[in-house]
This record gives sequence, C-alpha cells and structure tokens, in this order.
Amino acid sequence: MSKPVMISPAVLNVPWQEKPDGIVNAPVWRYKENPIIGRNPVKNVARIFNSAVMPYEGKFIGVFRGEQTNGIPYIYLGRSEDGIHWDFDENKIPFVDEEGNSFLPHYAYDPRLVKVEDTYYIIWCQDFYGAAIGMAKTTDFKTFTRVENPFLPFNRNAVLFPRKINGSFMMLSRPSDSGHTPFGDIFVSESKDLVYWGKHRHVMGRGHEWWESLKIGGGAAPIETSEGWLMFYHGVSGTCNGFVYSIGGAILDLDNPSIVKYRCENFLLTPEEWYEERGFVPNVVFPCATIHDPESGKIAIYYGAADSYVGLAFTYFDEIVSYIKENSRVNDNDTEIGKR
Ligand code: BMA
Repeated sequence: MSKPVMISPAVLNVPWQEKPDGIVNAPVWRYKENPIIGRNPVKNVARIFNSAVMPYEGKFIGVFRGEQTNGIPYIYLGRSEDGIHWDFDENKIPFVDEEGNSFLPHYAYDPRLVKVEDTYYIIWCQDFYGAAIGMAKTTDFKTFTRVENPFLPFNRNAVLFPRKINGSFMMLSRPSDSGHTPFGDIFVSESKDLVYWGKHRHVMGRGHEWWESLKIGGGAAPIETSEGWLMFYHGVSGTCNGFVYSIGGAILDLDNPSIVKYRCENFLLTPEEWYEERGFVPNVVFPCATIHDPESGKIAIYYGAADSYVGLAFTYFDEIVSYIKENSRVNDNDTEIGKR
C-alpha cells in the first residue's frame, strides 16, 4: 500500500514545535506557550476563541470570534506573520449584501474560513429567528459579501469543504435547538450555486464513546488526503457538572463524504491545561481550523479553549492517520449512505 498523502497546497511556514517526550496517547501535542491569544486582545473585545485561520500571501489571515464587552459575539479580521502572534482589526468585519449595503447580523460566532477555487468563504452561526448559519464571501479581505443563509434554523457548526465534490459545494452542519442543544449529529448538504442547498445526508452520530456521547459537531475544514477527508471535529460529554468538549478525528470518503471510513474511538485532545479547564466556559477544546503542509506532514490545529482563549496544537499527518485507523470504530450508522 502506498503511503497516505495530503492533497493540498504547500505551506512551508506552518507554525510548529516538535513533539515533546511523554506523549503517550494520541499523537497531538500543545504549543508550549499556549494560549496564543489572551484576554482583552483588542479594544472592546474581552475574549477571542473558536476562530479560524488560513495561509494568505505567504503569511496568515483569520476570522476571529471576539466576545465584545457588551457580551455579544462578533467576527473580527486578524493578520499574522507567523500564525502565532496576531494583530486584530478594531472594527467588526463590515459585511455587505449583494448591492453593497451594510448587512450585519445581530451576532456572529464560531466562524470558519475556507477557500474554494479563488474565493474565501466565511461561515458562522448567527441569529435567523434563532441560531442558524450565516455565510459571506471575499476575494480580497476588504469587501465581504453576504450570501444566502444556507439552512433553516436551528443549526450550528457549519464547515465548507475546500473543493467542490462531483461539481457541488459541500457543507457539514449540525442541526440543533435554539439553546445549548443536548443532542446532535453531523450532516452534509450540497449546492451547485451556494443559494439552494439539498441532498442532505447523515454523516455521523454521537458516538458510543462517552467523551462524544451527547453531541458532535464539525470543526476544522476537512483536509483532502489520499485516504479520504481528514476531519477534526468536536465531541461533547454531558457530565453531572456540565458539558465537556473534546477534539475527535475521523476520515470521510472522498467522493461521498456522508460515508465515514475511519472514526477514532478515543479523543485526540481533551481539556487538561489551565486555559482549557478554566475560563468563561470551563472544559472546552473546540477546533475550528488547521494549517497543514503536505511535504513535511505538519498539521497545526487551532482551537478555542474554555470560551476564553485560542490554543495551538500539533500533529504529524502520518502519525494521526495511523492513530485514527488503528483505533477506528465505525458502526452501521456511520457507513450507510445516510438517506432515509
Ligand atoms: C457551543 C458553542 C460554542 C462554545 C461551546 C461551549 O454551543 O456555543 O461556541 O464553545 O458551546 O460553550
């Protein structure tokens, strides 16, 4: 069997620290200087977390969930030379409609940033008569044009695939309720034009494993690989003391991502450090992006920590794929076409 490879553009400057000794479980290790974004990072913003970044013009760019000092989350643009130290715009991203008129949602959180062909898409959660998905596009990070909300309420954790599959845009999402949602599976939907979404398919349900037994949701944009779409997602356990969010890993079929090929039964990262266990919402690690390089196999995972900080963790592509495969446990629900 040939060695698995990532199918994505080279990124020579992936933020990186080598694996320390003593990693005995999943091959994922934290940046020693975490958190990379602390409290009060910019005027009128108390905390930044659950944010997404990308390589851009040899440097890095990102869309950040900024919890304003009035408690309402919004999305801010940030830029970085090294993917670790970030400068943020003081103003919220100024979304406009197709006519160029200001079109700002009341709130916006948990953004993802995904490039498909020559366009960058931002996908987030916003108010549309309850929690629902909002979406905008940009080619220059100056003009951000809203496109139609893809789904009816209630829905969260929408993540676009970084290329069309069989001629269609594909998006993962997690239908929810309007509150803190004590349930949830991941679904995939497709669209030819980013206006009409359909062919909804079930991808995977909450796991048998206790760490993800309450609900799951999409995380980072899936990485295309020779093995399938490598997906880092979040899984939630409902303890007597509240929810605990961990990071899981799965590999979806390349041509039909409603089919799960491998699904790791163990979490890849769970709250352990002070900045993950202590904060506005304790015990949360919530992945929203990766920066990865096919040559070196380096993958940097960006995650929100305790709804208060941004953390960075690392893995090697071949190690994480082997770990997911060796510890894979899929069920009939994961491998069916997901159409009922
Ligand atoms: C979810 C979302 C995330 C948040 C998590 C933990 O429902 O709101 O933004 O990180 O809860 O509070």
